[in-house]
Amino acid sequence: SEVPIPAPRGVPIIGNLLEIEADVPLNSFERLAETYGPIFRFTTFGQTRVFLSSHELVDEVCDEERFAKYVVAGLKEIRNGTNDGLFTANYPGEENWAIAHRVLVPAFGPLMIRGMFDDMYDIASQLVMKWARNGPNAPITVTEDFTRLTLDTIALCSMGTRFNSFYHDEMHPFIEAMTGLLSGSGNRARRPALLNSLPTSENAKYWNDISYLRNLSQELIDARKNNPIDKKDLLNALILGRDHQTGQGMSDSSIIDNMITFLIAGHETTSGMLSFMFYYLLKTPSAYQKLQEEVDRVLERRKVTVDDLSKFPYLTAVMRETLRLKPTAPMIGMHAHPEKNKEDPVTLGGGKYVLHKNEPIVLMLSKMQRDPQVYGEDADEFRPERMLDENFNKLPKNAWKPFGNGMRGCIGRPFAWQEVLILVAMLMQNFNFQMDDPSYDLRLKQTLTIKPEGFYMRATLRHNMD
Ligand code: MNH
Repeated sequence: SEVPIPAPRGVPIIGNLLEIEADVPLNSFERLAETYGPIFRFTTFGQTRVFLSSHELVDEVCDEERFAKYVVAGLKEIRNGTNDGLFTANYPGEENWAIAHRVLVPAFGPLMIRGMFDDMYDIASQLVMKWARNGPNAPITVTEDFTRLTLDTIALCSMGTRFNSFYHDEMHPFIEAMTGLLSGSGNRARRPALLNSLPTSENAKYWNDISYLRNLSQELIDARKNNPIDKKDLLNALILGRDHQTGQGMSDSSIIDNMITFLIAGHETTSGMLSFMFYYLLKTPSAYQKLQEEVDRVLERRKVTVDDLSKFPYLTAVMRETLRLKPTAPMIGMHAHPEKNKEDPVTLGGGKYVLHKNEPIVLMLSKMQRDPQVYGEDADEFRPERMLDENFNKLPKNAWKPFGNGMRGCIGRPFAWQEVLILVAMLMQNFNFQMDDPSYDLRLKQTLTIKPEGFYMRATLRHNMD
């Protein structure tokens, strides 16, 4: 029988807006989940949505016969720059999603990812060199350097170009423009649509950033087309890939949409993951030590190779546990499947909770992945052992979802996984790390994703570099 969906009391017009802190909305939504429980409804300006944070409810919505991804809020605004690229496409409905998906799934297959090892290693070495030169006495701005790494890696692999971020203090203009698109999209989502069409300087900059991104992407496509090289990278996959169903390739504009998409989807998520990982390792000396021992056992003093990457079960568990506690894309939008869901009205919890027509559903991954029903009373603790294969493989379905759901889940997962394995193996092999300020406790910075705020480390070389 029907049960009302709990909701914070609102005020006229703005509804529940005042419940949300501007800097880190995630903190507020997590607090609301603690107050109102695993499902609550949230209203602003008359628009409602439902937030879910228990494994049971999230599991129900992961059924792709009933529910689908919903492109809303900031993500919807990013479409101004990426249109129906993979990340921002509405599907069903936008056929370019299906074409790009069929062309690009093989590009992220094991052989292709292996083929990107050398490029990933190249950029990782640049970070190692920078930290070696930096020396043990100066603090490292962890998140910024990891962002340089992930940007340079994805740019080299998907656009065939070098941003050389480690050689400059200011960011490459492409990165500036992309940051403009991302923050501009976030701002647009938070104000009435009318203001977004006024000829303000802010709006002009937003559209200039988008033209810059698209023009440079086109130049890079042309450069590769004019000077073809035989290389297993994402740029070749975008240009040369054929959809096996239709025999068609992707149009230039669809290639551009997806190039920009890879840059957007592929840098903050991975750099945030790396940053949180070092935070948790430094706060958990026993885990740090086990990881150090594993890396030393596998690599000794030689260079990491692509064949080593399957020999790090503890590192793999550390990566999974980091993304459990801090899924760097912490909230994802869903709704009832526009074609397949025939239930009217749509309900959750076995008929208990009744949704409004086409009401957005937000999966709160960060809370769901700490559900004590699944992870026990120590769910808030960083304990990589629970993520070793023998335990990980026994988790209930949909209890660990940092890469999203089903066919709209992350296509870049193997890319990010290999990139992180290479870098962390190299860092642990070469440095001893310490917190710059041992009393530092995690604070968040939130944009489209989350990362640590104000987190600094020190790195001391373990051996003379040869
Ligand atoms: Mn990624 C979709 C998380 C790395 C490219 N990614 C998603 C989604 C999540 C996600 C969650 C689903 C979003 C949604 O439902 O709206 N991604 C991550 C995390 C990491 C990550 C936690 C790293 C850690 N992603 C990467 C990398 C790339 C990439 C690296 C590119 C090389 N991600 C994508 C693309 C999509 C996506 C493209 C959209 C896929 C689709 O809908 O077809």
